[in-house]
Amino acid sequence: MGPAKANGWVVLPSLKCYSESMEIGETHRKKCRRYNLPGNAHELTFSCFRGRPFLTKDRTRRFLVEAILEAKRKHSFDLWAHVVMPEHVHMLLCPREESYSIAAILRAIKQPVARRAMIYLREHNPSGLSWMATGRSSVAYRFWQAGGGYDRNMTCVETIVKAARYIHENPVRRGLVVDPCEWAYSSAQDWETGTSGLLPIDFDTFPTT
Ligand code: NI
Repeated sequence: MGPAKANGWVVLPSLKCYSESMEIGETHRKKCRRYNLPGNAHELTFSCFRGRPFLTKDRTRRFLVEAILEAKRKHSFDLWAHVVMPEHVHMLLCPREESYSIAAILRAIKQPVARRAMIYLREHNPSGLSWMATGRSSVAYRFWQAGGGYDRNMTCVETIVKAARYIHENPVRRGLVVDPCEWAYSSAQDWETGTSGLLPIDFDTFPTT
């Protein structure tokens, strides 16, 4: 199922927010609409080691796509938006089960990419491996920056829609393209056309207002 269309254009759900009724004595604050899904939506950001552009090759991006597909099978989450930048990745996802581990999902995505990239470099371009050298004996090479990266937890529909737009606009803010859809390594075009490329977008579970 594709996203809603308006005048032939596929559009992200509109940004609507409404105030819930206030309790007496409660200070006025707007509350966002919350959707009814088991897991919270997460915007994940993870970067290459020392911010180095390890994600510029089709080969490496294919490792990433395959790792995400495998992680989806294992950990059951909906993928709503993504962008692969030269040195970092953003993903907007929502676990389908109530019990889930973002750390495990991240591991399932990052580990195979690092492993396959290093195997490839050892075989075909050993000097390229030096860009991943940590200078430490415990972990000699790193594809990804150590640590979990950045995980933003969202239950508010408006915030989720904004996060999707923000993700798609990454290459534009960087000056790599003028229109988000020109960047082949994000879900911007999927949302524009209502179809999916290598990484299927779960349009049907995306929260609407
Ligand atoms: Ni970014």
